[in-house]
Amino acid sequence: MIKDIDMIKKTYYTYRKKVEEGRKLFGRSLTFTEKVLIAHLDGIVEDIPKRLKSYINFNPDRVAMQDATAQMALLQFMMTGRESTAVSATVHCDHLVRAEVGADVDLANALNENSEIYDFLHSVSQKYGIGFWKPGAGIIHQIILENYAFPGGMMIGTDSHTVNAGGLGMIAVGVGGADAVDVMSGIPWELLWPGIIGVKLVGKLDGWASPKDVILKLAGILTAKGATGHIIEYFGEGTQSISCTGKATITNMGAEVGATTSIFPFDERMVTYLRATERDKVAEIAESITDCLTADSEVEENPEAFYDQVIEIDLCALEPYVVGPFTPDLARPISKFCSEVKEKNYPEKLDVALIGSCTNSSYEDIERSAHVARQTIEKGLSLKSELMISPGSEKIRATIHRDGQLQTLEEVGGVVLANACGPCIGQWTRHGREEGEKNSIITSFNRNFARRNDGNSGTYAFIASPELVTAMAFGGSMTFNPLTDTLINQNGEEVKLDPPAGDDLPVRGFKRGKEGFLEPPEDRHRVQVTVSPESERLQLLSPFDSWDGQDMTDLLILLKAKGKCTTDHISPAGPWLRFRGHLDNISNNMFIGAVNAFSDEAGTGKNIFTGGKHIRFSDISRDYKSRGIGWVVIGDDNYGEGSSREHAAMEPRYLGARAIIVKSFARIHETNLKKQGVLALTFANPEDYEKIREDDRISIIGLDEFTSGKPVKAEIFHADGKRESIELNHSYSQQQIDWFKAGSALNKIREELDHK
Ligand code: MIC
Ligand code: SF4
Repeated sequence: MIKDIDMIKKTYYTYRKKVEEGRKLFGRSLTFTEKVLIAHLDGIVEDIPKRLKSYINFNPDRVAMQDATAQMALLQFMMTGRESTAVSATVHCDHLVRAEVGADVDLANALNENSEIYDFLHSVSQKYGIGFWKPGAGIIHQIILENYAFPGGMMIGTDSHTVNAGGLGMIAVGVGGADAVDVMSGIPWELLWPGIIGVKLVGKLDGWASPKDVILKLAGILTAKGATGHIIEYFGEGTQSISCTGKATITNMGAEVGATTSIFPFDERMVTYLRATERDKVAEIAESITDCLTADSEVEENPEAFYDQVIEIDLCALEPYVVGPFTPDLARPISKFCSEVKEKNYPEKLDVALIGSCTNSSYEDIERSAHVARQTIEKGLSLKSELMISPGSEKIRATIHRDGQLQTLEEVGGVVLANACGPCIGQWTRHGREEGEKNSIITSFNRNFARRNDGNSGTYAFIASPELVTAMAFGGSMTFNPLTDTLINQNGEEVKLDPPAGDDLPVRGFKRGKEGFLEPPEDRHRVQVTVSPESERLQLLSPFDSWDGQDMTDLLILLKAKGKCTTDHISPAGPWLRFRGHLDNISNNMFIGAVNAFSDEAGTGKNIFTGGKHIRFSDISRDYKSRGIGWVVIGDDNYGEGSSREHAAMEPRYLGARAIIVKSFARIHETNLKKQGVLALTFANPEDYEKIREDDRISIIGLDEFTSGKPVKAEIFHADGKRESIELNHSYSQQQIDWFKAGSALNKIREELDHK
């Protein structure tokens, strides 16, 4: 049975009509992105939406949640009083499995350690009619691609890499849990009508170059915030040379350049993938409206007229790339990497090579990596670094087990981990390196912020394609370039690896494996959801206070963050994932990774009342909160980059933050702050960041006139008696201002429910 098939048929049924209406509204040909957006508009739109200006309401087809974010999303959903979700929704247990020994033992440990959370998620899923994917079934984005994604669909997911489904032609957007709550409650989902960046692919990949290199190169061009507010639409004949799963690798990492999402036009490769994953019917209906699932021909002929920016990548000339450390946009081709390692004094020895994750665990990825590994056996080479493999789903694992790639990887010494996030999200009990000890690792994952994989600040994490990562594990050095360098084998001979090759889909079809999917029962109403008041991992939520109608005066500066302040700096994952369902407990990690601009220390600051220094931000804020005094955070550019985790917004809200004032925000985090009732403001003049001192007080005034499109004012009171006025911008829509006034978006939903 194809999952969601009735909904998919219904969506396709009216597709052409809606696209035609959209063409009339815009009075011109349409990009593919615009078609999908138009097909999901909520109600009739009278005025042409303006890119990066209009907030528009949409009706997404479905919602996906992973276990680390689903807890908070569902705790909020439970407060809405709804009896079931308004759209198809699924929960995927993937983030909480900790990698240590290998798949079987690690999974058994996870089931044991996390039983309370799994039971909670399962019972809530049953109660509200949500599909439940058990631990070990696979990583959310891989499961979505294999079972739920469909060309031209629209999905939101409580994970920033939801965008992976763009590889199957879907507009799939990462959001915070509160957005998921809206959609599951039947409330339209609001999104800023995006700008569109067109990326033209020409030619065909060859040799060592892989889909990963397309996005790594693009990350270097666009930088970590270069695509903020935009959807990246790929076009050109080169798109058809890339497999569907390769396309998903590319769209997956669109999150790393800040894109709202990325999308590939519907093509034969998608049809093949849909058929290989037993969704012939979906392929068939999609084929009948191909013209609606691709851009109009005028777009390809004259892209500059339709896209805000056009970038061309010649696949034939593409070299493998390596990005990092500490940021995904520090990109260079492998040919330049070796000298840079030496110049910048990166640790040369490669400790661990990790492949897989939601980004790169397709059949094709593993096949090409195993091809490299097979050569090393034939050529008498041995592993010089540790090699770890995270398969993306049980389907992939069972298939590569049947077809032998898994055995090859194990034969050379690789360790196969559970079908879960594991080291990608810091769920990795790594042995052998002390905290702060400089060392290098390379992964085929998508993020490489400091401490992300193993919690160690001394780890330099680089990212490359899985085939390159595999080869590097045999070189054992960050300076090894398998395209040009030779290695000495066990007979003392010089050997060179051939470029990887392999099928993108299994010739014998996928093997199902133990699927691990639990459908909600017929009789859902009897299901009980219990949360023990003693639990240290789950806590029922209480609504946040509504705005008291007053200006915010004399706020303290809890933190002035210097440089990168991602959600991993604000609310790190790893061991803290344990508390994702307990707001009070997880709040103890607030800003642990953020660098204090006044002391250059991470995670600590000064309590203005006690004068105490080097105190954890959570402790300072708890003290301020108990004194009834509000505080703000000052931040740099692209504040809140990275994950969709709304904990990074809920913790500050819970501990007394009134506003976060930064040079610029990353999209999901900015929305999360708005949803939770924290003012998200940006300096009208970015240099004003410099004006803020540690012992300042700040007042945000004129809030009774808080209006969409109108800046707000702030007064800074310095301790020496000087006073300065600054202007702060914001991007609140009128509806978002209502969330702020209600205290949170959830309070607003609850108010509306009370009035019904
Ligand atoms: C990530 O890759 O950072 C995560 C963990 O998947 C997050 C979600 C989370 O923090 O739970 C994401 O990308 O949204
Ligand atoms: Fe999991 Fe990593 Fe993918 Fe996030 S990026 S969903 S942590 S595998």
